[in-house]
Amino acid sequence: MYLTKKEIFEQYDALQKTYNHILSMEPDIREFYEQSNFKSITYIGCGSSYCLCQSAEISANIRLGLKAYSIPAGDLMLNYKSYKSILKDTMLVVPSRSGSTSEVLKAVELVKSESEAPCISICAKTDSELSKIADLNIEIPWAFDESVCQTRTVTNLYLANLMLNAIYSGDKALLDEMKTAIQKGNSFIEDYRDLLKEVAEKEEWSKVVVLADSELQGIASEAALAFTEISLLQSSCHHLLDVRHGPIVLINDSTLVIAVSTPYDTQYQTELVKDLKKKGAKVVLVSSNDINWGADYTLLIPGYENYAVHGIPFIFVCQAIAYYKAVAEGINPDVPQGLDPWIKL
Ligand code: F1P
Repeated sequence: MYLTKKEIFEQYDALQKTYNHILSMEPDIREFYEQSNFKSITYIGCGSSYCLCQSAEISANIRLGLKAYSIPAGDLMLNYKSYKSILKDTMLVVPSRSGSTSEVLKAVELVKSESEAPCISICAKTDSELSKIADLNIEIPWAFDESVCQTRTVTNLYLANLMLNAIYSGDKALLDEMKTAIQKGNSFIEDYRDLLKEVAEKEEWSKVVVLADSELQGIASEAALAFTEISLLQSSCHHLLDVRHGPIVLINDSTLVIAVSTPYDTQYQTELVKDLKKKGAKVVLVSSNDINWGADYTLLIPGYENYAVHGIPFIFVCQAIAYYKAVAEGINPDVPQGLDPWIKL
């Protein structure tokens, strides 16, 4: 069995461990927040990890009453001077699978060389280089993907970021919903495994557009990246209605659109599905609203009060289709040519 398949389909076991581990660290995390001086949070990462930073930034802005930023580590490393003003009194939160990506290490070192910025690392390796320069280390080795492309790891880093925000804001309801999403994960996989294989194997498409809003945007960019890395296909990611503002011109009958609906509207999004179908796209819709969306495939997920929790089942859908597509095209999903699991400069 390909490693990527194992990692995608067994991700809920790792998510359960991450959930339990972070809850067990709750007193330390709280104490760390209380003892640190910060007025904003800056999320730093590269590639997949940066995508998660984008979701975390929006979650923090919405939920914490603090300013939050996400910056690709390479960008921060090159343009440190231009970012200086927003780094004043900030706390760094750094998700990384390896904890060894050079840009990440250099960016953290730069910030720390000129400020007292407290730094939390969330890392899928123990005793990583990153852990040596961070002040609070959340280590989740069971989430480490051996394949080049991250799948299980990203869902775990997404969960970890969201749990940190829930702990900071004392949002027990959010923690409970994440717990429920994890508990329902394996049966969700069983319900939709065959359908996702069918989308990859029976339908004809050669490029992918992923659509999502708000706290799901970052993890949706990761979904698009998964199609690029695992299936070696052109992919892009946009906000739901924003896809009409330009990107739609390239949507045609060789496009697979995967959208995760927002729970706050049905009318505008149904119209959007209609327009995408008119362009010839095959549409997969992931939604908590059980209505007729007019999509080619609709996957029902449980409704959660916290929109961000929808990101957990949603990313699995994209990862599974990307995996089945790679295999259908004769691509080894574990080792995409020309890509390293992390980058050392
Ligand atoms: C960051 C990363 C991966 C990406 C690629 C290169 O790694 O950009 O997200 O898939 O293989 O490295 P990390 O800092 O999360 O270990």
